[in-house]
Amino acid sequence: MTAIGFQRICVLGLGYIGLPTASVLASRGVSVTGVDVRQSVVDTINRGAIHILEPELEAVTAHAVRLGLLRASLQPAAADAFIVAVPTPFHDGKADLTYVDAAARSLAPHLQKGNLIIVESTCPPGTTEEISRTLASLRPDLAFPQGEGDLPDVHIAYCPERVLPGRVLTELVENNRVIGGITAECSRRAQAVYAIFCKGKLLTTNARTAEMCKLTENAFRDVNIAFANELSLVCDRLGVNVWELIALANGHPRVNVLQPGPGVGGHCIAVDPWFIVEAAPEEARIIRTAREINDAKPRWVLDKVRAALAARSPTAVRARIACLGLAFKANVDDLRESPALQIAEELARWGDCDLVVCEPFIKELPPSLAESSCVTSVPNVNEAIGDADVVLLLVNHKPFAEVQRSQLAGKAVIDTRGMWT
Ligand code: SAJ
Repeated sequence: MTAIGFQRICVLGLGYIGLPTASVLASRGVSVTGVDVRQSVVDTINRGAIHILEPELEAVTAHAVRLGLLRASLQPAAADAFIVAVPTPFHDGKADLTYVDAAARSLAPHLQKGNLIIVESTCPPGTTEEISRTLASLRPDLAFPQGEGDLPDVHIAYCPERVLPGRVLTELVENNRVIGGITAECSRRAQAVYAIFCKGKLLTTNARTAEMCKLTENAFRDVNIAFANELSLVCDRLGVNVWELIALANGHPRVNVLQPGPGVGGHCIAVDPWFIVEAAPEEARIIRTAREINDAKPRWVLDKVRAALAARSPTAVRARIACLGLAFKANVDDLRESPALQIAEELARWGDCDLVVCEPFIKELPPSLAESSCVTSVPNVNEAIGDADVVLLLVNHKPFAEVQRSQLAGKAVIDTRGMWT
């Protein structure tokens, strides 16, 4: 089978991964149906616009829509291959596979002999085999794979997405892919799909290893960020500048400490390690502790703000805090699982100080802040800092680097990202 066998591909889920994947496939001449359960998303894409912020994506999507190669829909359509890229949230210590299950059920009626299904959503080990069992129960007329040696009618593989928000279009093409087919033939067919647009290596394995590989990559990063975050607490106690320390330590050829921050956010690194803890709670001890360390960091930052407010000279005027950044990381508009947002929301709940928020990457404050009488939003960082008593830098967005040290004179500065140190 060559790439020529995949002329029509249906991508389920048009979020941060599904939409770029659908657009890139269409840009390579594949006829793509993109499916999303949100009518507004479907309408936006069919207008040639996009609903997320990602460099260069709008142009690629608009071009694909204009050529008639990308069409968004609420319903899947018959295709040669289906790619599932829907979210897998984590609630109460358990992976929530509702969306993956719903996506599999929605594509079941459209399956035909010879089809390929690729799951890209982050999943606990064993999920791809479970999806195959679900489909087998829904389509008894077709044979689905359960293990090596099977000769199925429909091939199924797990291939995790690994792209970094903000660099999605580059990484989608350049990164290596790990492709885990339930059988070797499933892997081979999935390889042919990725060969359409990937320049990276297309590495094959089984589905379970591929599922675990994705979780391992994000847990590795989480553990390493936890090390940096723990170091920041240790250094604070010992009066050592953690940023200088890390820069010096990283001069060693075999040391590469990551950067401390206000906590770990986003839908991936703050979530995926829990899938491993859930699957092997007794064994996953460092992974669990790292999650706990990173989750505790916002509380530590809030304690620093409390201490800065308590250190003010007595005055009748309400304290004013400039809160710089809400996104989960630099130069993106994504507020999912953001420690910066969590900190800002808690400050707003305190109610005893005014909060001036500057988040240059979003147009409107989320309701949790917009509805608070203590919170105002300003687009300009200098305006936010102006009358502030405390300047709290939560995200290392590019515009914040331009702040002059003289603007911070006389203010309590809590720089959680080491941008100004
Ligand atoms: N962070 C730190 N210190 C650091 C690096 C990151 O505090 O030194 C924080 C960020 O501020 C952010 C969080 O960690 O809050 C996660 O950011 P990130 O840039 O490390 O990762 P994500 O969540 O944007 O993307 C990750 C990537 N995984 C890895 O690098 C192993 C990406 O390749 C995955 O595709 C993505 O998760 C995903 O979708 O799983």
